[in-house]
Amino acid sequence: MTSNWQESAFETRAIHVGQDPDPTTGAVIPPIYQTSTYVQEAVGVHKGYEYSRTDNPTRTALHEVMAALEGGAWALAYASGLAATQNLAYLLNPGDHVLLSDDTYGGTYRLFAKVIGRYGIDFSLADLSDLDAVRAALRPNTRFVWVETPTNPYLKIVDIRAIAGIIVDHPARLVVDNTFASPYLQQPLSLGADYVLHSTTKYLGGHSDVVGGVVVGNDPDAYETLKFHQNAAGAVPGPFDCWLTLRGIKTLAVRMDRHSANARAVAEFLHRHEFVDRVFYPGLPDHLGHDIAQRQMRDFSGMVSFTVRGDFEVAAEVAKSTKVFQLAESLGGVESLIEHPGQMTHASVAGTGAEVEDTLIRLSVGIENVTDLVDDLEQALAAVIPAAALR
Ligand code: P1T
Repeated sequence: MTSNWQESAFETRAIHVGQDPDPTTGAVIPPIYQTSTYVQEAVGVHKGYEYSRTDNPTRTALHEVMAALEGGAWALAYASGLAATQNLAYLLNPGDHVLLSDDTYGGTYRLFAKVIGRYGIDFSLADLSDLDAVRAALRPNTRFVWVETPTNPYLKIVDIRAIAGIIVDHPARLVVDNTFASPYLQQPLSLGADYVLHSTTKYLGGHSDVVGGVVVGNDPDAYETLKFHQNAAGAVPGPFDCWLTLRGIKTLAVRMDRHSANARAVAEFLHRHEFVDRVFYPGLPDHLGHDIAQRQMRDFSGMVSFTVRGDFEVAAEVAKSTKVFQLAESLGGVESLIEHPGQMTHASVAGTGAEVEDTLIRLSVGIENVTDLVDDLEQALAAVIPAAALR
């Protein structure tokens, strides 16, 4: 049986869109089409597939479900989140300007600064959670306002609808990197964004076993350009990676509910803790962006950052002293991770003025038992900080 899944609820779309049972065998789960090429009945006569850089049925399924979950007309998948970023930049021309958040994944900053910037595309940084700063930073040649919300790693909240309103009569397009929220918690296109981008490596894949990216939008001309470049530049994900991402997406809704509940409990614990200086979590009522987050997100997701009382050595020591939280880059998997952004995910912003504090620790709160997570942080803080005070 196939249905018009587009009209069903988010959780149902996540499981079914683009993934009807295989018509040949009845297999409930669509196959991994592990093929590079497709037979043609005669020259140019085929079933819609010629070569897997151009199109692959497992990738088509991922395109369809991602478009349905973000409420877009189309989606295109790439070999990584940064490949998705690079491909979106193919919509720009030399002389264009990009306004980027001053709190952004270090690799995104590095891509604009060291790669895209070499091709005559300028960029500048501003605090996009400050609407006056956005107005002041816009230039006549700004073509993208590039938003992360929540931001990485300070979890700032950017008002998507307000920024869409500011640029409504400006040629700039609004790009939202929705990696930290996932489409279950936030749907930027419905708030006025033009393009949504994801590192599918994170919550969408959900199990830390695949690297990928996706861009979603509505504009048919942009689709034609991006689809051309996806094939011409070739940074496509393989069929198995698409299949792993599809499998992750099926459980996105239940995972995000648990990530959010666990993160809230962890943030509240840290907020009360004597060795913790500041906690950054949009679900806390004293977070600057709490009210906007409550309006534009269904829940507050699983990322929590905090500064410890002490110095760099103390923060680094805490990050290596947890036992359930694994010391690793990345986020959004079922397992909890801890990292030191200054030395790890954001090392490439060193010396730019956008660097992070060296007492900052970032947590990706997983879906383990929440008491185990809180106890783990308690023992790490208790083991390190009193000892450091005696040094
Ligand atoms: O790693 P990749 O799939 O290429 O995605 C890049 C990327 C894009 N956008 C955001 C908001 C991201 O957080 C990332 C990757 N981030 C990490 C690896 C990290 O630990 O923050």
